[in-house]
Amino acid sequence: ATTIYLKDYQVPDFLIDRTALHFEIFDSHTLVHSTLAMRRNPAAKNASAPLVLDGCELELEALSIDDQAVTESGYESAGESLTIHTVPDSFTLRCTTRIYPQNNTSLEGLYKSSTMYCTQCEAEGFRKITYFLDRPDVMSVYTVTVDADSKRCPVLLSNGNLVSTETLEGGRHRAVWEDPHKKPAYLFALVAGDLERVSDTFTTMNGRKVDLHIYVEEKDLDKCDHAMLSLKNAMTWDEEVYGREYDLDIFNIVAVDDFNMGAMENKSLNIFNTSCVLASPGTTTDAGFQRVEGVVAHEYFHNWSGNRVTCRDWFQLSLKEGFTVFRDAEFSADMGSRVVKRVEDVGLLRTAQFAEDAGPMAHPVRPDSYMEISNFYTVTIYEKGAEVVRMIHTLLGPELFRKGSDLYFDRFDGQAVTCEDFVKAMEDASGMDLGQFRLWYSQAGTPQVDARGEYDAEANTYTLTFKQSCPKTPGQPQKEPFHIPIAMGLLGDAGALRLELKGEAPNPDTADNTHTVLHLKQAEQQFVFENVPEKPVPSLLRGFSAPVKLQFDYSRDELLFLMQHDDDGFNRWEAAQQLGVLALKELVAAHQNNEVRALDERLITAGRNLLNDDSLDLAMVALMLTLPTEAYMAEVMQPVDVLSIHAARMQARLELATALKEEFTNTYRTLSRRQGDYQPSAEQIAQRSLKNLCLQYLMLLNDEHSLQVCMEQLDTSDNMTDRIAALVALVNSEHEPQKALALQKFYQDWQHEPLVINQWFQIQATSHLPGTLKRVQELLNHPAFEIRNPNKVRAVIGAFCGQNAVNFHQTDGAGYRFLADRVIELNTLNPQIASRLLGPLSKWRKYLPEQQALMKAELERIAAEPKLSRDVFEVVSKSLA
Ligand code: B3K
Ligand code: ZN
Repeated sequence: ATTIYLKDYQVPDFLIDRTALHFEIFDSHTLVHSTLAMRRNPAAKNASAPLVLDGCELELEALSIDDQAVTESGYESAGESLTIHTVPDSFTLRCTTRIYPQNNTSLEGLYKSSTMYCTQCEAEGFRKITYFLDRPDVMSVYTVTVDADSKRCPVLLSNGNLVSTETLEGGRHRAVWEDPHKKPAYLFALVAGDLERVSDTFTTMNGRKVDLHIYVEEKDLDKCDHAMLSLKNAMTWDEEVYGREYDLDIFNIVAVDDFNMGAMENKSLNIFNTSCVLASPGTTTDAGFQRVEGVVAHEYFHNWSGNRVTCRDWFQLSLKEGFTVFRDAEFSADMGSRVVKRVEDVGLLRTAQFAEDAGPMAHPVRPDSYMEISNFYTVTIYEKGAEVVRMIHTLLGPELFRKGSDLYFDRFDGQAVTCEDFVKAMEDASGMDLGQFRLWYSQAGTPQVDARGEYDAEANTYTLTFKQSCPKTPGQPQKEPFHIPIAMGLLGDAGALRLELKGEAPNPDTADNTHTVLHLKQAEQQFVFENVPEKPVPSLLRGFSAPVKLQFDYSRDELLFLMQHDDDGFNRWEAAQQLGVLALKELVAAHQNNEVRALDERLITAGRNLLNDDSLDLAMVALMLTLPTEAYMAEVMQPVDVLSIHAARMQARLELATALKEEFTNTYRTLSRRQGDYQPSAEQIAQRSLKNLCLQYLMLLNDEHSLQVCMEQLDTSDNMTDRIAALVALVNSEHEPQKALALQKFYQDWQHEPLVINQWFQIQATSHLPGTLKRVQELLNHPAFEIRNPNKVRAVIGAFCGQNAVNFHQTDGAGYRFLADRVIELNTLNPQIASRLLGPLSKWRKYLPEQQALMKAELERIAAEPKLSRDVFEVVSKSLA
């Protein structure tokens, strides 16, 4: 496979001003007639370059230029391109391709999902539909005509406005859509099928009335309200926070069962995985409701950050994704609980993204090269990209950041641009020098920041010394220091201390001056605070102000102090986490040495205080009572001893459950009484999260009373959050007969709800008990399992390999073998999904030597397969390099 480099970027040789597509959808095949108004790009390097079109797995039926057929000697087709040697400077290209959506299992291009036809073109799927310049800097206006059977496909949709409909002969009909906004091919979409819709309207800030429709299968009509509400909230929020208004009279969302990702932001025709749009209290958990809200908003926000202003090339992917994730995270924070949202996002970043940054696929937020762009829809591009935008927001402050985003949208509306253009707009609007800051886009790896503090009681000064470094990553042996914003404060016995930074005028913006942002720019740098009346405890990296690993040698009592007194909610949680890390590390070491050691009493006392204090936010209590996850422990202890980490965490949880049984029981009882109907509100979600955490702890006690409580919750709950929580607790317990019966009954009750059955699959695949691999293998043969449906693959295979460390890493290597077999199977069916599943194997170098050897052997077995897709080849070859 060939590698594509950012440094080789060249402007396109040709432009496409207008694109007219005519789809004729038949049961056996689809014909695509395309008419392209093309001309040479005046900015092209080579004024006589041949026309090279992208096309993949297409049957070409007709090809003409200015109505002159291009004969076989006039073009050459090889690999994924078609070259026409001589063309005029300006011309009309027509071509007809024949494609087979019903055989398209890659779910890229035009494909069939149960009875409906739909498209997924980002990043390079359009070339599976017709020959085109399939690159985001070629933008065109589209007219799309769709013909299909009236009965089987009563609904025909594409981007933009519906301009006409027509009844055709032979029981067929036609719809014509026109999108007035120029767009790259990756934002093209088409849907044809038997769908019903839920409708609403939204009036924009300038009085434009927009029709909103959500298209679903008839049986799901009752699960659209939350998505519709989220969409309207997102539209309002983008007007209020970014001044961005919607720009067409119609906005459509379509729900599809078979979808590789969460959703897709096609211009005015967003296509969604059913899992990210459908929600109802009976079938959807709180987390599911929040995912719908977040993804609906994310795709809507792309209308500006992605569609109106798009990417010049795919190396700039984070330009739209990082920015849009930052936007959706802030939206969700405003809709629900800001601290909880931040804790969840940082949890993902510090496990998945930090691991990616430390593994063979590590890449900068703006990569320098790739083999297969689909492999770069990563937590680095999305989540770290969002952190980079967040840091700009922190450095500039909200007003200047808004000035910068206004300038960015004004300056580049209708254009395909780069990350550099974004940063430059932020710089121009704010006057801040972001020169060194740009390294966040070009350097991969997670910076390590070591900090220490020294109090001088004579001089009343407190000196913070920071040292930063960044480990090497593939292709980047050495790194320059980053510009790291460190949000911080100092805490004294009586509360937050006023900050007087030596050499800096006091900041007039903050009245109380107890919070500031330090600019760490050098490899080693000191900050001296003056007039500090007592030895403070520093609160550093508040709100996780930079995606770094911060090390500060807090004593355990200092951590307890921060847990109670920090003004920053995120850092109160972080102090609890760090205390948990210290305690768990101790237990891991004991386990490795076959010693018996008790959990640090401080955790038990802290837990008791949290449960007994009614003044606290329930969500915070739940978060602070959750020990660091195994995934996070794996990040802070290398090599990773999966089994010892699991054993240590289980022991700690059991000790907490035993010591705090009474508190957990009382809290559970109090929180079980809910007022009113189920609502996915922050307040109720907080209640349920703490209640269900109590249930989980109680179920560890393995006693009759807890079992009874759990069974009652399972049988009598009116919502899926509580049912799933009870089922998870039961499945991970040793109550064998009850467990089997409950799983059976749950299946019977919900077998007609695929999204609920996915949860049922996932709960079984993530059980930490022995024998899970065998159960997972049985589930692959379950009638409800389908290897071609990505949600099912993720629920069973993805969940087992990615969220069940103790079983995936079982010592005989059977988990690794299982994954390799599935990757080989999916490699031909759906390369994107196959490649994504490989994640856990690719990080083999983190584990103990015996495990490394077994994992590597499986990667080598995959590498030896004769026909590897580009997707799988890239991950396997880089993992073994
Ligand atoms: N932009 C799409 C991702 C498409 C992935 C293609 N392999 C979803 C999103 O980020 O909104
Ligand atoms: Zn996105």
